[in-house]
Amino acid sequence: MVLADLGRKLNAALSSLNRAPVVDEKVLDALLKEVCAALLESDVNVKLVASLRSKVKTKVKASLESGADKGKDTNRKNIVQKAIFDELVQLVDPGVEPYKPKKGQSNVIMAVGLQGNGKTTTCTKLAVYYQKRGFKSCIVCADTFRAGAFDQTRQSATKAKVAYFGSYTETDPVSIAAQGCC
Ligand SMILES: Nc1nc2c(ncn2[C@@H]2O[C@H](COP(=O)(O)OP(=O)(O)O)[C@@H](O)[C@H]2O)c(=O)[nH]1
Ligand SMILES: [Mg+2]
Repeated sequence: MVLADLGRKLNAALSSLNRAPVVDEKVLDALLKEVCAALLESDVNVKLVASLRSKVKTKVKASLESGADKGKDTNRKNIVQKAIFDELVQLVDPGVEPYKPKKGQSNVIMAVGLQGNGKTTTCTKLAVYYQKRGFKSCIVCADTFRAGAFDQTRQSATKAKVAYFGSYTETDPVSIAAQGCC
């Protein structure tokens, strides 16, 4: 829900930019206010949000001053949209090459995060992704805290035709993880 809500709010903010007849500093400030509020409501770190705001402002100002907009509002809108998009991507870019599993050995990826931030969904997507590329994927549900976590893993793994492992009775996540990864 968190991600879907954030996506909806960001889309709403950007479509209000498209509706604006002229793109001036007031419109940019209003847009940034909406985008930043959406990010803050989704628990993005306040310092990162403040930095995104100032970077977008600096980038847009520099582009407009350099005359890249050629005075047209459609160009201005594109500049603003691109600046926001680039900074949002920057926000989730770890800046390092992602982990690359190797064939012929066991590769373990552990997903850690707050409830509802997309671990089960992402793990299923990753499992399908690697299965399609010739890896033997298995999702291990070591979440013994959230009621129904294992059922959700079972359902989503079954739907995606991926192997899964978990327990209804074991209460120690370490034990499940160890059994599931051996
Ligand atoms: N829009 C969107 N929703 C997602 C995404 N990943 C997960 N969700 C939704 O977020 C909710 C929680 O996801 P879940 O995988 O159960 O999170 P978990 O508690 O961390 O395992 C579910 O309703 C998912 O459908 C995503 O990439 N985009
Ligand atoms: Mg889960």
